Amino acid sequence: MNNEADLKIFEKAREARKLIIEMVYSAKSGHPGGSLSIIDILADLYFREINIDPTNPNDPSRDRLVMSKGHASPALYSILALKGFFPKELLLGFRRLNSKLEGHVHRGVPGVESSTGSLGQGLGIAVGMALAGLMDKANYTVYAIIGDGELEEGSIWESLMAGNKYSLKNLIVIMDKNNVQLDGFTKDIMPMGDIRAKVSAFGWNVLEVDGHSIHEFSEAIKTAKKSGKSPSFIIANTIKGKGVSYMENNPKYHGSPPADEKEYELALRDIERMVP
Ligand SMILES: Cc1ncc(C[n+]2csc(CCOP(=O)(O)OP(=O)(O)O)c2C)c(N)n1
Repeated sequence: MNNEADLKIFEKAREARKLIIEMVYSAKSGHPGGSLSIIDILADLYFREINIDPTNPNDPSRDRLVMSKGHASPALYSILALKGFFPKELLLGFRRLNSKLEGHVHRGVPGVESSTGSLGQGLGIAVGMALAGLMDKANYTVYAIIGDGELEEGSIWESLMAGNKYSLKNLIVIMDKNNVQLDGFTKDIMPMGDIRAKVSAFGWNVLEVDGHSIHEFSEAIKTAKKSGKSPSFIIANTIKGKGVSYMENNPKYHGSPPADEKEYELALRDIERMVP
């Protein structure tokens, strides 16, 4: 990585990765794997692409992001805290009684646009937001993040049909293709075949990137914004658990925190050693 702006975002993602580990370790529960796979993308979105101001979070002209894979709350919450929506100290209340930071993304948290967690539903909400934007002749962009396991939900395909029907050029879907879902590999549980061909056949502008290359992802966003009349769908190839050696590609860490102090410290060390 030789670009100063990309490097700054990489460092934000590193910081967020450490917060993800601290949150799930302190709560003794949560979803680190799919949070670590999407964090480079979220860092790029919140620190470069998205027009949003934490001091004016309800500005009607703001861009919107719906985290449809709502179990990846540690990723979204840590980025929102780094962006200044709420103090970082609140992150340690994650999944505790009386904290707003529930295990699945919740609208009571500053900066969160929609509660999610029931897979397949967030994309429908994003479609509605994008349609409202076109009807209002507003300029905002709606981003939705879905998982590749989540792609198996029938409601995702209904939303894809609607996105095409209404020519939602202001909607960009990012699919975190980390190839793992809850308790195994996507190819074994429900092979999705040629996703690019399928989503293209639904009338979408499909792009594919390395989801850990901040530069490549940012270029894809530029292309998506010039997609003409079609909504865009970015297939982001990622690694579940990215940055923590023992979590990478390991379905166990879909929904388990570091098991003990040793694993916790190793996770933080691995993240510290990541090179851009
Ligand atoms: C409707 C619904 N069914 C089941 C679940 C339980 N669940 C939570 S995460 C998950 C796997 C999701 O896999 P994927 O979308 O690939 O997420 P990622 O690997 O990016 O974390 C499942 C089955 C759920 N949250 N909602």
